[in-house]
Amino acid sequence: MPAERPSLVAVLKERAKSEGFAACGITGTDQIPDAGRRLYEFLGTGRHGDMDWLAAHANRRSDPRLLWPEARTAIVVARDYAPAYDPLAVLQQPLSAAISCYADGRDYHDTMKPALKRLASWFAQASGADVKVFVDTAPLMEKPLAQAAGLGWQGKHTNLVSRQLGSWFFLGVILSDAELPRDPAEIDHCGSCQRCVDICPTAAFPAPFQLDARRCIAYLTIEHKGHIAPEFRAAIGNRVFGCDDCLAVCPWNKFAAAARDAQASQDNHRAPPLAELLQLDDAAFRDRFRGTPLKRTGRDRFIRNVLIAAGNARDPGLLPAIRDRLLDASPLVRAMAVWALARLSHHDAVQSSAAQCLPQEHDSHVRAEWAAAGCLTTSHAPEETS
Ligand code: B12
Ligand code: SF4
Ligand code: SF4
Repeated sequence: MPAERPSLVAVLKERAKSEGFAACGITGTDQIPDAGRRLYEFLGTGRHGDMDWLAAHANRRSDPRLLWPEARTAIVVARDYAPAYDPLAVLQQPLSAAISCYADGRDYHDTMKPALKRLASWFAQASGADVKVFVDTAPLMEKPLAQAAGLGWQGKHTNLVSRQLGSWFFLGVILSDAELPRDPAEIDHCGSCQRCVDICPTAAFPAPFQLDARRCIAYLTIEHKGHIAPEFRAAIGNRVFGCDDCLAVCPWNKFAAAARDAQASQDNHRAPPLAELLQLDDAAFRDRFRGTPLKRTGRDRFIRNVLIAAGNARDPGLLPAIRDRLLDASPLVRAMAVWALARLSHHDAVQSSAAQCLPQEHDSHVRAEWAAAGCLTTSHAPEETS
């Protein structure tokens, strides 16, 4: 090992700090021997749902050396986003939308990547080594790498927990062909606690340390492109984008400082009224959520989620805005408008809306929602298109 390597690492960690990263650790790309097997178990049991992109490059994702054969070292950084407010308080305000606090402010991909790239290019220049930068989107298992690099441990909610930062931080990785001194891996500090497993509204943990993403509200509201199954709708409550419950209850959060990143603490879309969100058309959605993580769902999936929250709010004041969505161009939206209408209206009122909408409804999912609301009759059936 060349004599100057430890000081290069010390400077690297200082630089990471000055780029705004709360922690930086180093591990070898050969240090996550169980991760690949567990990924295949996760995929094999279908727990990724319709996140085909997770399965698409499973081979490369299972081992960083298959992603880049020359990679020897992973430099892993953490970006703190601890909220300065109680992220669960909004769950007591059913007429407001609960948006996960990670989405508060600008998209972390956009804010982290430039800082990570600067760090990586400094390191490449200082060491003469080759580097590649990853934030979330590449086929790389960031959490096991982060645990091996000593940044924290994968808690029973499967995310990384740190004794200093609690559960609130993003991860970013630089792979390099350099050989560097490694940090010791972190060990599990969950002990007998299982608050995160117990709080989950949709019972998404088949066992501690394992997540069935198909049941997770973060998956259902952000990643899932189709209709949300009836069994999850009540449990979703007013969560319209992501979920913070399992992270928020972790006792290690008492050590987490409120995020210092001013960009991450913008107040611009926290707890907006459902009635206001229900009015968003495509242009207004894009305008409102440009540059934020919310843009990922697109307008139709987002309004689908807002309608579920509206159905759960049980406030008839939302009915006009819900009725406006019954003839929306998107079947995802129309289906959940029917469901929300049925939750908030008397049967007669639902029947009268059905009489207007069903004759022109050709989508089988939307028709199934009308049927579930007790409305589908043959006299309402649209003519079959041949
Ligand atoms: C796919 C994905 C999702 C999916 C699936 C989540 C999951 N747990 O797999 C969904 C959409 C549900 C999701 C949700 C969220 N995500 Co996400 N997601 C990812 C992504 C892109 C890949 C994760 C992955 O590889 N999953 C596949 C499974 C197999 O991997 P795994 O979770 O590591 O599984 C391990 C355990 O199950 C464990 N295990 C299995 N059995 C056993 C048994 C024992 C005994 C033990 C000890 C361990 C163990 O081993 C597996 C391998 O390490 C990563 C970014 C990345 N590239 O890594 C971000 C990432 C994990 N997400 C992140 C965040 C912030 C979230 C949310 C908090 C967002 C929100 N508030 O809505 C939620 C949290 C939900 C949760 N409880 O996990 C952060 C987490 C940061 C951190 N501190 O850990 C990441 C790292 C993004 C980033 N760059 O910062 N996410
Ligand atoms: S994010 Fe919410 S739904 Fe998903 S596992 Fe955690 S508590 Fe359960
Ligand atoms: S809530 Fe408890 S079990 Fe869950 S990650 Fe935190 S310490 Fe571990």
